[in-house]
Amino acid sequence: MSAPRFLPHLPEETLAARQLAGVRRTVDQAMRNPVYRARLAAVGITSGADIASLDDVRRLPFTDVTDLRDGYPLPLLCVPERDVVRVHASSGTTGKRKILAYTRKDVETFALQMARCYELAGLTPEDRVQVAVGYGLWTAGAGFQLGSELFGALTVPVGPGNLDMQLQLLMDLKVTCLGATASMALLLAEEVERHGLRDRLALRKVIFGAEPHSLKMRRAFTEKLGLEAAYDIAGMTEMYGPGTGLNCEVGEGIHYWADLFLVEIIDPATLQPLPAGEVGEMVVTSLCKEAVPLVRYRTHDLTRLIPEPCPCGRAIPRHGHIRGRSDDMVIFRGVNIYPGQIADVLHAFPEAGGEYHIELTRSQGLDHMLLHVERATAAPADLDADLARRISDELHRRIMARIDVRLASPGSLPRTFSKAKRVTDLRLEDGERAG
Ligand code: DLL
Repeated sequence: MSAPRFLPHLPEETLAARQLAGVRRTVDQAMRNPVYRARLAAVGITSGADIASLDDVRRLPFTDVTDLRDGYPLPLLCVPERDVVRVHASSGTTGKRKILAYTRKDVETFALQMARCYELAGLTPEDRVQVAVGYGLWTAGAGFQLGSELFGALTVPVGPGNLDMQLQLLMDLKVTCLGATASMALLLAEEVERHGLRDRLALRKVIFGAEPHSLKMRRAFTEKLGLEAAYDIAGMTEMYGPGTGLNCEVGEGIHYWADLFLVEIIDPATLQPLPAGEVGEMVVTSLCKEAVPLVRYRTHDLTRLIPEPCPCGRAIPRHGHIRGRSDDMVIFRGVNIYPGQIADVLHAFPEAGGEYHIELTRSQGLDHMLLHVERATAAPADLDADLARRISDELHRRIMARIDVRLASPGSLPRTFSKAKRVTDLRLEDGERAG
């Protein structure tokens, strides 16, 4: 393996010192914004020098998406507007649009974090990357493209959808790596299978992300596309966009760039830090963002830190795959349920496919949950009733909720080019909405 060009080497001793310097820089940067300044002053912090050690990060106030939305259109800006060279926006997975600003250096760091992902995925400048995520206000297309160009791969900026054009370009340009959401990768893989095109592709790798995936979903597109490997890429608009980390070829979880942001895992109910290895909400503090630095920003993403060194031998810390968001939780008859728990139960049923959709309704004051599940391609439809009953029983046993299950034909549940929506909650559609 050749020497890394972009990947950091982050042994613990040097990392802690760099992180402390980064937190101090971020606090100083944040002091330039009146909202941040007031929030920091309220906890007795007036400059980065007040942070004596990494433990002092816990003295900093939490920030949340509302802090970004309240300052629309350029919230928490910490540089003069003339230094802003770009904005991106995200509707977020829940709620309304937030706009994030970037200085020239921020755009460079964005490119660097993505270039690191390509390097970790084992690409070389000989590779050809087709970008099948959204361009425009969303960060995804810009990020995959910036990073690929910095890395030196040939970049094919197709954007999402347009399956015919995707397939044509994959074949004509002998594309070796696809960047997509997990949903788009699946959609394309099903199209490749339908047309029997697998052997005409040079595709070896898919870098997929932007939404939680199940192992079944990942296996489905890996097999249908005949891939060598698929890599889960994390990211969010607030931390530039895609590319905050990626899984390596051997280990579990996601190597993340601990020189660019600090990760804490907290209990979302008590806001207290959790012991290393426990699943909770990820909170990030950026270490070198200029335009909109993040101070203990609550991502609402559920994951854990993986304290053990990775078998790949790289000195780059890891967090777990993102299993969902604390705000994705549905409360059904008093039970808290995350869509990821449903995916986990389905995983144990080889007769079930990876795609599912949850529908919540209310009649006569009682909540009902209907789970639509695709049958696996090889499973016979005449056993649907038995399979539905067994899945429902297992859900009851594992989640303590009575959920009706309805099997659907493979490929029949709605597909999307971007992020899948797994839950439709119709409970408040019948005049019961408060206020
Ligand atoms: O989704 C950035 C991105 C684009 C990442 C393409 C990867 C690939 P946002 O639209 O701001 O940014 O959404 C961020 O998406 O807080 C997570 O909840 C979720 N998310 C992103 N990547 C993953 C992933 C982009 N690999 C929000 N697994 C985050 C699970 C993910 N969830």
